[in-house]
Amino acid sequence: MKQRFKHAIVRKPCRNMVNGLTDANLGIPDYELALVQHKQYVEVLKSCGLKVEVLDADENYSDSCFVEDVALCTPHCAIVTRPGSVSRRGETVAMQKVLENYYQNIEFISAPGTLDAGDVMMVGNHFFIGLSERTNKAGASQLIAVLEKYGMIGSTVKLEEVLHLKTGVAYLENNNLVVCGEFISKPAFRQYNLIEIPVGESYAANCIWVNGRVIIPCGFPVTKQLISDSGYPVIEVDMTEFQKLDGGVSCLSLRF
Ligand code: CIR
Repeated sequence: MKQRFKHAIVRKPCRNMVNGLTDANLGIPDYELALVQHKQYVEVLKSCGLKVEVLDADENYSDSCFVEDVALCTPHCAIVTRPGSVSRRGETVAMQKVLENYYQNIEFISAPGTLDAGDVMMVGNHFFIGLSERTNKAGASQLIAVLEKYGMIGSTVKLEEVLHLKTGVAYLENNNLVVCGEFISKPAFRQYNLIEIPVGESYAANCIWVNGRVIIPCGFPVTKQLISDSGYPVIEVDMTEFQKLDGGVSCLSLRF
């Protein structure tokens, strides 16, 4: 069954984002520019038909604009995660309260499990879970048990190179899967029509399908062409300040 999303939850970046976690080596984000880019991102989600709840910035957590990691929103329940990075763990408290306004069923990942939902990709009823530096086997097993309780399924994919599963792979519905780097040859993804992103544009492999359109970062012409050749209207958003913190377009929202 094809998904149609109605809601998105985002959180404004905080000034303290300049201290966010990163391996990118692209410099320190410009907070004012990040605010502008975030606003544009919200407008694009709205243009795709989503009602967007914009949460206030939280200065206690430098990475708190990357809401995708702290919860997984499925059609049947929301799962509050236990982020792999200790500095991000407390972000879940506020998100749980927000999710209570949308979901009757809220589940949790607990110790010793860790899971960042950036490692989880929904393909209909099936959720692929990346085993990464942030998501461990215990976290993945707990998530699979929760999914099964609600009639969904999950399976794991081992990551070797990137931060999160969705750093390098994106499901665009209709059996189309954007893949880059290590994911091009993973047996788990052989069943899909693969849209292969060249290494030089790997940042754009983190893109999102939203109600028939695909949102990608600005500045990746090959990816733009490949995705529009696959039949999707493509919308570009400027993401430079979030890229500096290893964050992509999927990371900035929960969509459900
Ligand atoms: C972090 O390292 O946690 C943040 N700086 C970036 C999180 C990106 N989120 C994602 O890929 N889902």
